[in-house]
Amino acid sequence: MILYDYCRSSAAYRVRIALNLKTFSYQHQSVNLLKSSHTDDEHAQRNSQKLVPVLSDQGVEISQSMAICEYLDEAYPDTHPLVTGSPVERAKIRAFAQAIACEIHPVNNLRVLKYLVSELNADEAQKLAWYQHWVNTTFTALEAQLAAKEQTSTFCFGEQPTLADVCLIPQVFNAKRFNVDMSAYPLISQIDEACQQLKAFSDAHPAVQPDA
Ligand SMILES: N[C@@H](CCC(=O)N[C@@H](CS)C(=O)NCC(=O)O)C(=O)O
Repeated sequence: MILYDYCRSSAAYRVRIALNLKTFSYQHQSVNLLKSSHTDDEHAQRNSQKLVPVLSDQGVEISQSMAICEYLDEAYPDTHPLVTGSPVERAKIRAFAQAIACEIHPVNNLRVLKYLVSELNADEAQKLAWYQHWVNTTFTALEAQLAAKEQTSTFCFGEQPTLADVCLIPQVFNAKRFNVDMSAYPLISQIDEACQQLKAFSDAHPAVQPDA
């Protein structure tokens, strides 16, 4: 497998965690977002959306991190399933993961932040306020969901990391990068700490990627 990624891409970070949980080795191919390499023709051939990540498996290229994670689960169901349990439990895991992937990430993506500054004349303070607002909106809801659970657990859903943790941890990394006050989210912070103890997560951290 080849993963076209960038160290600080949180969508690629999800896929790195998923691949590590499934104990797959893969080749990294850096697509440097800061040098706009994702807009080159070469990357556009792989993903016409000009975004990372893209996973190449057996010569087939797949984009969209959530689709990649689902693909990995469906194609390789025997190693660490990312969505587990009854239909209701699976729906809960997906809902948690999608709250991050569909509600926070799209409005805080690099191109959105660039647009705010270059087209709408937002200054750095306004850009930061925007970023923090959308993280806080969804993290408040997710923290409440975790607090309302009947049984406490090490990870978002139970004693094994699932797709919910795969999405949460990269978003926590970004929240810290943008100075979100994480003291408001003690349960999310505990889960982050538990995940960081696992090699699958620590090996996926942006700071230890070949292109860091
Ligand atoms: N929904 C997509 C989002 C992919 C995405 O937006 N990736 C970001 C990095 S995290 C990117 O390539 N950004 C480039 C840009 O915003 O110009 C996914 O989950 O894969």
